Amino acid sequence: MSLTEINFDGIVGPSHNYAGLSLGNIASASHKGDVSYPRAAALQGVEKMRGNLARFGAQGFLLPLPRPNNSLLDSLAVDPAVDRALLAAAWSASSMWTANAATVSPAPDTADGKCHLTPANLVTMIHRAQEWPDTKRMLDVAFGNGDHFVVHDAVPPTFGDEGAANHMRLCDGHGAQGVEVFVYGRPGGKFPARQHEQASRAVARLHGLAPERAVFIEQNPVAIEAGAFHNDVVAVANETVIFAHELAFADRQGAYDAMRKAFSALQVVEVPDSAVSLSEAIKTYLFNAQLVTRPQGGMALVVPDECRESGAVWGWLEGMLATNGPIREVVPVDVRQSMANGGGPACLRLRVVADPATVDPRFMLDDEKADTLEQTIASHWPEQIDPADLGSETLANSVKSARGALLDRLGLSELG
Ligand code: SUG
Repeated sequence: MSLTEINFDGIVGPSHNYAGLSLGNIASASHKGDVSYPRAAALQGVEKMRGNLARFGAQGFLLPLPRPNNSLLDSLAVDPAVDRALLAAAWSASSMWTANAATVSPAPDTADGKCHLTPANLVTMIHRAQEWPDTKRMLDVAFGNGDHFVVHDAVPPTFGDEGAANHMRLCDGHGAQGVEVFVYGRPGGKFPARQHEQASRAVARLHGLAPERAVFIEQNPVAIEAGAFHNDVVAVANETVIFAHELAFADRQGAYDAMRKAFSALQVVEVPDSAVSLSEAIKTYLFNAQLVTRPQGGMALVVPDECRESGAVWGWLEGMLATNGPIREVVPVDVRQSMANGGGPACLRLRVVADPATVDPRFMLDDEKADTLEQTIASHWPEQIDPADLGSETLANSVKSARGALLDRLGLSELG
């Protein structure tokens, strides 16, 4: 039994579009109405997976969910000519951001020694709240091996849960027992606090985490107000390291003290606000990076290309590499189509520590399957979508048949 970290990237769905649906997500709001490029977006995602597969090993993927969601349109009695935002919600490809698909507690952390997954209810926004039943259906297949995995139902509303984007795991090695850190927001600010403390606590209980190995920390309301709608916009952790902005947590010192009390080997790599302001960090998504352990030792930080374009961010990263810190390499990737909706490299992946042999192989990537994904996307995904086209029957048919073709090629038609 060899436990490794597997990154499950969300394949960008054929209905990827810019509808400005996420209040508090600055990229989503500022790209509202832009023409999107679903084919290019999905190919960017596959390219990122290919790079990570070659560099780090074990890579999986999750599928786009069925869109447009006609039952959502029916249940809200949406008039497509009038209710454009609700119409767009039913077309959203937002399930690509699999960091919001579920919270995952690997086997070494849980009372029954199985890996637990709880799909995120995503209740704060309608375009995301529709995701979890279909996500669960898919997780039930991918992680259907009951000897190793338990897939729960989502936490009931009104406690908002946004999944792994607000969850970090500290450990000496992925296969060792870890400490899980849950970051929640307190409501009352300009923007919604999407992760509720009670949802985080419920997930920790459902997963059977020992109380001394679960830490609950409040996100800085200043960060939420600046556009950090999830903790993973301002912090990321891997093994012993947390990489965070100085203003990530409401009580900075208290947060690190609580983590250190539960996990004494903690190494903090912190970026001061004076070096990279919160707004620059959010614009470039410096912290929405994948912090990954390299097979040859040391860690790599997979950052969006946008980080290269910021003097402050790139200068800080170069300075960091020159020191003898735990992060030895910075790998820029192009995920611009996702970034324009507020989804960086880390949003696009769900980390599951497991033995790859226990996962349904249809969800695991190799070079040949990456070719299959690329071919299917290249021949079936719409090249572009103008938000004004949402609702068109022709487009709906091509979105549905594109997803159907993918399921077919992967032998996953049971999820159709
Ligand atoms: O929930 N954007 C997503 C981005 C999610 C990023 N995920 C993490 N940080 N892990 C969201 O705000 C925009 C959709 C639109 O406007 O069309 C959107 O849903």
